[in-house]
Amino acid sequence: MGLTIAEKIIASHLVDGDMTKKGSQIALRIDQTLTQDATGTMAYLEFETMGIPRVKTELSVAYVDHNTLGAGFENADDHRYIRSAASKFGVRFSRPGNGICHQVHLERFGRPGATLIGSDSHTPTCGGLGMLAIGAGGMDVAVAMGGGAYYISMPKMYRVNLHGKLRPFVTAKDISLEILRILSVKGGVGAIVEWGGEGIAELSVPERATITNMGTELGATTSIFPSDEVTRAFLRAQGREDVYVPLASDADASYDRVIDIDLDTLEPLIAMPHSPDNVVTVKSVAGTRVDQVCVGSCTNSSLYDMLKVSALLRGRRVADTVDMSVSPGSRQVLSMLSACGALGDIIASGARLLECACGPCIGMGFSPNSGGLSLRTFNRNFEGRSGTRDAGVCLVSPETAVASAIYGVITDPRELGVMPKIDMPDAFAVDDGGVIMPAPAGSDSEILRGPNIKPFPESAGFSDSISAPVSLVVGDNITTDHIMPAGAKILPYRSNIPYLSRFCFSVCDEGFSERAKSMGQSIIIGGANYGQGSSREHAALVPLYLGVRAVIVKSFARIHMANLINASILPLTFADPADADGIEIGDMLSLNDIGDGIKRGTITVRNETKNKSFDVKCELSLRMREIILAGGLLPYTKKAGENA
Ligand code: MIC
Ligand code: SF4
Repeated sequence: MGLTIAEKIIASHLVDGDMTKKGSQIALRIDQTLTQDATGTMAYLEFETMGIPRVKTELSVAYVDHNTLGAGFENADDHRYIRSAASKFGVRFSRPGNGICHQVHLERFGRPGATLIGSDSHTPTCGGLGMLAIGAGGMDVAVAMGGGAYYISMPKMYRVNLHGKLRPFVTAKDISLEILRILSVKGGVGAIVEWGGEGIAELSVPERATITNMGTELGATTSIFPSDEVTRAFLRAQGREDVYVPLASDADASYDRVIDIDLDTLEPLIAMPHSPDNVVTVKSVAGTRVDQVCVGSCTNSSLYDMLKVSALLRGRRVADTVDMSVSPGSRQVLSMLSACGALGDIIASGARLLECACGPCIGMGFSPNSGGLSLRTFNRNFEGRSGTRDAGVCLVSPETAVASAIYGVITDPRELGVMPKIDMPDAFAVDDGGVIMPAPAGSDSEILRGPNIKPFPESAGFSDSISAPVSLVVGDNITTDHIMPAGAKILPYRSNIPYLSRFCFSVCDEGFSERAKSMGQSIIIGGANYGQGSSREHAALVPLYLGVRAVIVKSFARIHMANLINASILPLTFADPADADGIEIGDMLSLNDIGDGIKRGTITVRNETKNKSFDVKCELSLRMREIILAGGLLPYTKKAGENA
């Protein structure tokens, strides 16, 4: 039987496991890694503790794109730490201002057929050029930098066929929203989504990257496009045609699910607050007042996106009641916009130009007014993520964003008349001056630390029984933005777990942090798809610091479950989801014979307060069990190194 694109890359990178057994653990050799600053400080601290002098990958890049406000010494200190650690360990450093990690990696480093893991959940963006690109926790990236394999469950294979041709004002973003409407934020869990069909021929690499970027919101392991003549043309325009290899699935490849999307009838779509799968047509909510519009983020900040925005804004003005921001995705995009004059049209419209960084997407400035509605070309609209707790965020295409900014209400972009023709250049302006090369191996370079960098929490170690109260009960689809919020006030403390811990779960329960601390040890109860969203391992390290020993839920999101295991917090799922009913904060739960239980895959939990027992599943691979028994991934890796 033939292979899918992802299966071909897996086969050529498999170092352990059986890829014919879906759901079983497989280990992959990793060619490239990326980190960003909000997760990178931890990743390099972890790499340091591994005691490996230089990274062993073909290429590793440390980006600074999340924390760029610099409202105190913290960000600057973290950037300096990352720059110095990158230099010492053989990692390229993409300095602040050079752009958003995923956009820059797509432009300058990604290559078809290779593997990439990144400490950011939107790493699948590079799937737009036929790369197997997966988001991971910082510790997993640290291990991969040290030459270790990356472990995942062998995913199911989904195929989405695009038929026909997009109509004017309907875009790649609308395709992303349509698949979210069909599959929901849980629909891609455990799967890789391969895109194909005759409709992809018309999509450029940055448009494909919009789609693979938002595949993260499906919960998918990753998403991937073939590498074809469109890919070759993009790489040629970036001066990198030498890395092109063609890559396609075999005609007899088999898929666990096939979905067809008809581009001819697709409409402009919008995800309403507070979930990326809350998708309706723009037409159906047209006329709703808009306070703010933001264009940018790793989803929609390519040169093509920006040229469309500038062409639509040309000769028009942003409505008086709307604040509009534009953040180009990279220095390459910004300099080309400026060179061709398109930037002038954006400025003349009254839109505010922000730097080439994540910015408003992660609540780093540009938070909406209270109770406001913000239309964004981004990928996430979780509650509170914008920095304004009672604001709503809608996710839209750049076209819908511009139309709504001009009219001050949600507007179907087709109201703008005729879509101007966008001429893409044959060659991009290549200048890698924003990427600093590491010091030569063996040179005496020093790592520079500031006072904001605190040691990460010690694992509690493994214990065969836990008796602890419940510190929190939450429902379905809890995101890592609930568990460990970001934003301008908190993000500068990503390397200071004790300080961060004050904000844990503050979006849904302000008393959690104090309560968990006073309980000493505790257990969290949750619903389905617990931990969706970001790859931030802080969503595991902070609960670890607060004494959380186990999390019992209906189901987990992939990266968060791996982060819990790496932090040695037990990830457990209810054998019968109905057992979640009736558990309350303060209930005392006892788990005994945990070591045997995790071998069997089942543990019995006794609710002493309610005088009831129920079973939880603990379905862990041998390696995961060993990580838990060792007290986390770092002690496990050290031990493995000692035994090697
Ligand atoms: C996000 O979009 O939520 C982030 C910020 O990029 C995160 C990483 C982080 O929390 O630092 C992600 O997606 O992994
Ligand atoms: Fe940055 Fe937003 Fe992309 Fe996360 S989703 S990497 S915060 S632009």
